[in-house]
Amino acid sequence: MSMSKATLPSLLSLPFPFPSETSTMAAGVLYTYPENFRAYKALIAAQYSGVDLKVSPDFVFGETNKSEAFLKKFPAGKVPAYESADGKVLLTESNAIAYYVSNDALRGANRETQARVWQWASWADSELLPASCAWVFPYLGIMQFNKQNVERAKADLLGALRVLDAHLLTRTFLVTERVSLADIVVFSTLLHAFRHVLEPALRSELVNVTRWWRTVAAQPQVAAVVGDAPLCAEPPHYDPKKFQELAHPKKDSKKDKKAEKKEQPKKKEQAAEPAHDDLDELEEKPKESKDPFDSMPKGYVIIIHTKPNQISCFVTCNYYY
Ligand SMILES: N[C@@H](CCC(=O)N[C@@H](CS)C(=O)NCC(=O)O)C(=O)O
Repeated sequence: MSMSKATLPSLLSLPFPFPSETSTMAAGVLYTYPENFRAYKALIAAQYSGVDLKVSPDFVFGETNKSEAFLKKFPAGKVPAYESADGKVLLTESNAIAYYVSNDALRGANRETQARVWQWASWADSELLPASCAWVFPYLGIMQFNKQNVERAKADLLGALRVLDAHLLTRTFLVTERVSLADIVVFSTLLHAFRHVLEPALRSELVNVTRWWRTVAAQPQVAAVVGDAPLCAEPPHYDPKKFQELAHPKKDSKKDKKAEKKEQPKKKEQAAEPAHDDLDELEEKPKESKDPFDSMPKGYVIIIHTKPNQISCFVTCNYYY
């Protein structure tokens, strides 16, 4: 009896899922702050592939990722960042980490499927993410409100979602008959938009995208990471106080007061900050400039301020050539 014939029945009796090479090889630690939608990609993928991926319990955003030890491993100082259990594999970029901890079913069984997965992941980063952030972040108070930018971002995101909606008219998932890494990446990228700005009237025009998003959210592997994924219940409301509080947190320590005193002469030279009563007042006014690119449509530059260290957490741009 040949070896292969003898081992086939015993192989078939193995419990499903088979412990794959990926699940043992890719075990490791993920450095991230809580509820980071980028980190969700890898954490959800790990749920599907059975990879033991643990979030570092001691991670403090703005401290850990700026420490010498962290920068030695991850020079950009950004998260999410991944370290394999044996310390040999160090990765940054959320999509790459998610790919690494994925199994073949998530990555795609053949080159064509793999390319489609990659296509949607790239599309999410370039077509969804900048527009979603520029639309959502002002409402969360982590970015200055600029009416023109918000409206353009909204139009851009809705335009991209209409493309997705047409694609999903005849499909349950993006690439295959099951959840793939494409669904995980696009779903995670859209988390903020579905939670904060895609209110019922807008969702009613995106029925296929909404159905798909809810289907993905309801998968046990996804819910285990994201928890409840509530949908935006009403049109978003901008609260200028939120941004002011995040951009200028109240200083209370003696040290801060001393520093403030020192800074005062400089402050007097600056124009007093206007009191913003309505949204139009919050718009950035166009400045006279000789820059030839000023006549072209503007890209987004997004900067998040986080408490308490005022770290610029996120910058993303969308350039129009
Ligand atoms: N393209 C990267 C972006 C990573 C990124 O920008 N992470 C932010 C958190 S939202 C960060 O760590 N920022 C720290 C910093 O800029 O100092 C990815 O997808 O992982």
